[in-house]
Amino acid sequence: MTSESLTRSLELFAQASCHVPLGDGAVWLRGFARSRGGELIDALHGVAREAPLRHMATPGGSTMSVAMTNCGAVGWVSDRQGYRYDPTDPGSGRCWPAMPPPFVDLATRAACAAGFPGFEPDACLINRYEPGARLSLHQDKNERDLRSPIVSVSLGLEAVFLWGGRRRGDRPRRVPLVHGDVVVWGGPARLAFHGVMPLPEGTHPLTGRARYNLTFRHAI
Ligand code: MD3
Ligand code: FE
Repeated sequence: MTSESLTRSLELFAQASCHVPLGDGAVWLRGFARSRGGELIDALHGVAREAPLRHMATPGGSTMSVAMTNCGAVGWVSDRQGYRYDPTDPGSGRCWPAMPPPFVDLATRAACAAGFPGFEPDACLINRYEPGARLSLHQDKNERDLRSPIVSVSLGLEAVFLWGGRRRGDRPRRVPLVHGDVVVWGGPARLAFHGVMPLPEGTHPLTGRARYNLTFRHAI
């Protein structure tokens, strides 16, 4: 093998992504966003400058360990009153920033690759996990249209994602999500219970001591 073809093979290997079915309606697109990681993180920081990441209150009276913000026509918010999609940022009273073009492009291409052509996200929730932050098992059911999928993009530090069944008591499967992984959840998987284990200590070259997750939704 020539050194040129070896270099090319290594490049292809480094860029490769692969489809892993996680069960009915859920597809893990490993590495799908990796080559766009830097661009997505830059765009994310642009959104967070307009609408800062913050720890929201829960209806139960605690504060979430995950910090959140949003972009798009509506954003997911939580406070003592409950969970909802809101066209304005309660922190500033202004509209959420528009979805950056690289976000829209990635989300629609991932949905297509997973068998959901025509996905038009109108909400993107941005989650930031620092070491120790976690998300307990829950369902996403605040979206009006449960026929649309949710596209999730992981950036920065690795986390263990818990993929449960249709009932809270089902034993969850552990999925290690790394920088650049995308998961698309639709159809029968749409109402599955899921969560994220506490983030271990670490640093990532592009995000430092943090993991970010983008979830694209058709919410209104
Ligand atoms: C399965 N976020 O923001 S994304 C959330 O890594 C959330 O920040 C996690 O769960 C995170 O609500 C996991 C994966 C995900 C998102 C939505 C789903 C999995 C899902 C909806 C239905 C089933
Ligand atoms: Fe969720």
